[in-house]
Amino acid sequence: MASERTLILVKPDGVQRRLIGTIVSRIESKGLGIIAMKMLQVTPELSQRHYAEHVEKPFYPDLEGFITSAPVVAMIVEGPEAVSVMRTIIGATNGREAAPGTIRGDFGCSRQMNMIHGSDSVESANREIDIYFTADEICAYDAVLGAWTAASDE
Ligand code: D4T
Repeated sequence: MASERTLILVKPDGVQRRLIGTIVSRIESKGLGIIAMKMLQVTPELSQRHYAEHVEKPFYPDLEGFITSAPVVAMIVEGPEAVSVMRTIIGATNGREAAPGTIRGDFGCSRQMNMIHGSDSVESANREIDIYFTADEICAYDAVLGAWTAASDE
């Protein structure tokens, strides 16, 4: 079972609604570890790099306005199959369709204001981690709980 890293953002609505702690708690309770974390203001330039695949889409101007409207909390989350595990606990893009028990399903009713971003593949995660973090901001450490959260042959 591959240990992966994924880029997670608590988006401006999550920060404004004081859901940072709730979201961090969901991640840690699931058994994944946070190895980098910071609050920052996304600029239009940063938004265009992050959402490069969406820049030409009709909804992009609104998306940029939203993601730059208040700070975000950026994290690198690490653990077994962290990319897909995080996508599962985050839920579908539109909070109205996201399953109960997921972060978006439990806390939101919006497609744009969906509280959290999670990378959609290992390749996207590597690209996004490079956008938000420098190497010296990453605090890789020995995850001693690993022996108690999955069997060695999983
Ligand atoms: P992110 O990338 O923010 O984790 O969201 P998703 O991976 O779940 O969804 P996405 O890439 O398709 O969309 C990125 C971002 O744009 C917003 N959005 C999306 C929007 O405002 N209007 C739209 O029509 C779509 C499709 C929501 C998430």
